[in-house]
Amino acid sequence: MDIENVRSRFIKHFDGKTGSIYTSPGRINLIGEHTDYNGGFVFPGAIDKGITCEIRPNGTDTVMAYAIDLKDRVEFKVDDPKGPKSSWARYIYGIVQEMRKRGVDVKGFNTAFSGDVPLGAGLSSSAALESCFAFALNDLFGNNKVSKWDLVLAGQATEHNYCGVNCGIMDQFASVMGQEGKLMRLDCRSREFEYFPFNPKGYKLVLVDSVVKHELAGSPYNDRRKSCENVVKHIAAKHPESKFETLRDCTWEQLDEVKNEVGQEDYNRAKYVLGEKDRVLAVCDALNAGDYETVGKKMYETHEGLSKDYEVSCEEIDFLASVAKEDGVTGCRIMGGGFGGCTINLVKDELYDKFVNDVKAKYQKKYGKEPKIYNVVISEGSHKVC
Ligand code: GAF
Repeated sequence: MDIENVRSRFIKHFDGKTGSIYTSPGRINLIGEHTDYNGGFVFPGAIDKGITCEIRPNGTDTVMAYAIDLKDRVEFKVDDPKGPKSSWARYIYGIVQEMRKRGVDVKGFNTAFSGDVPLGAGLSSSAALESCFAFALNDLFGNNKVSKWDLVLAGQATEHNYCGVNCGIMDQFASVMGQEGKLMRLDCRSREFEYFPFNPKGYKLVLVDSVVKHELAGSPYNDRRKSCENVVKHIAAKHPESKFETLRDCTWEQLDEVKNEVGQEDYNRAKYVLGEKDRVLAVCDALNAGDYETVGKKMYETHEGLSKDYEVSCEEIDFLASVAKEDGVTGCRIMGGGFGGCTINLVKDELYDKFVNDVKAKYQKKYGKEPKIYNVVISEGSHKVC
């Protein structure tokens, strides 16, 4: 978080005055992928990389926003029915609208923001941006009357209503609710969650970025969700006596009953989701017992499912996972929405140097580019800096 940079740009690009500074993190997710919109469990944590904004009400009804890293400036009226075109500004515009819907009387403001969440790496830079502005507007214009959960939902609604991504709640949840040193197990159906201190002695969590840019807008992400909903619809039609909202409500037997109707592809998607629900629970037990070998084994199983059944991996990421396996890394899988981005690896301390050297050299040799390595620290969620 480079506060000095944000402050100096804010002063330079507006009227020389300072405002309030807020920050929100990106996230990792240990296990529980594509389960959030299926009512299942996720296991994310906020990281020490995020979006930081400086913001000050300007006494008008116009938002003037400057994206420091892109050197791009956009203006829009708070009640503009359409909003700006550029993708980064649509997140801010969407949050303004969603906070207004939640009773916050948002007026015009000046803002400059910057981030150190790598873009397109599957670390939720967009959720960090949404959460940062949701938190800031709630503080500046709403006297913090909107609950943290509603800030999460405002971020998710921004993706749905203004950015074309029909995402679940994991990313915004992790960004808003994160706590230092703790992962969170969230039940996305009941919204109950628990903090899990995460300090795996003798292991490091390492992200390997394939530098294949992942972008959910316009990707088959929404199609995956549709496949899951289609399976639920067929199961519900067979069992009118019960209520089925998401795949979380469905059993393996019920899934098998509709196998021929829904077709192999949708069946495979649902099969992955049901398996992932079981895996997250197994990982919770393993973490409680300090059994990181089982955690790692489940991570590899998740990768297999995401690659073969859910089909959200790509050749480069599969290669990164195969290098991890060859090197004896405890656990590895593609992380986040997929279609590029990072693998998350649970690596024994003594293997770390060898693995990092190997993965860089082998990836470079095969794809002619070096993967990026991020050692993340589990950190605090959205907050005011000053
Ligand atoms: C993306 C989405 F935004 C999340 O809601 C979640 O579905 C994730 O992909 C996959 O687990 O990050």
